[in-house]
Amino acid sequence: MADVSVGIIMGSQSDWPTLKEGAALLDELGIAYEARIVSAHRTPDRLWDYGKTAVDRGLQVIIAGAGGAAHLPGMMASKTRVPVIGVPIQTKALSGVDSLYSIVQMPRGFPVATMAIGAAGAANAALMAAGILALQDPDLAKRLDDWRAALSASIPESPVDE
Ligand code: RP5
Repeated sequence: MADVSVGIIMGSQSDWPTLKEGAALLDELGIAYEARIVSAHRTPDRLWDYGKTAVDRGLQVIIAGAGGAAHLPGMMASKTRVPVIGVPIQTKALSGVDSLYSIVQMPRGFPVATMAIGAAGAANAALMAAGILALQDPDLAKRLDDWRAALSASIPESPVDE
């Protein structure tokens, strides 16, 4: 198996249906990843270990999804210099605005690149990770350019009555 360059972490099993949208794109682009449940609240020691070993294990980007009081992406950013891309999970009580605010308002010094709430954010996190990795990987750069061109080509010029 290719070296894993992207870590997808999530606060709960219940986040996986959202983050799977990003995982599917990583598959499509031929990027090796791992997916782990790493909760800031429920498994803090696992979070610490994951962050402490991320550089040595060769991870180049971490996609972190969490909902509600979504400390996971920020805590991970505090523990590793590997770039962290945050995905706010849509919640029932507050529609994910709680997750978004928890992730986006990082204090100076520990950035989290925060995506949109929900599935679009998960997909964009994967594309952002691909863009970062493509800087050092010409084959991936070509695959990403092709993917973007295909998306553009799929958009009709004129609307139709539905
Ligand atoms: C957060 O709490 C998780 O990221 C999840 O979005 C939310 C709810 O978790 P469950 O109660 O579904 O396990 O930590």
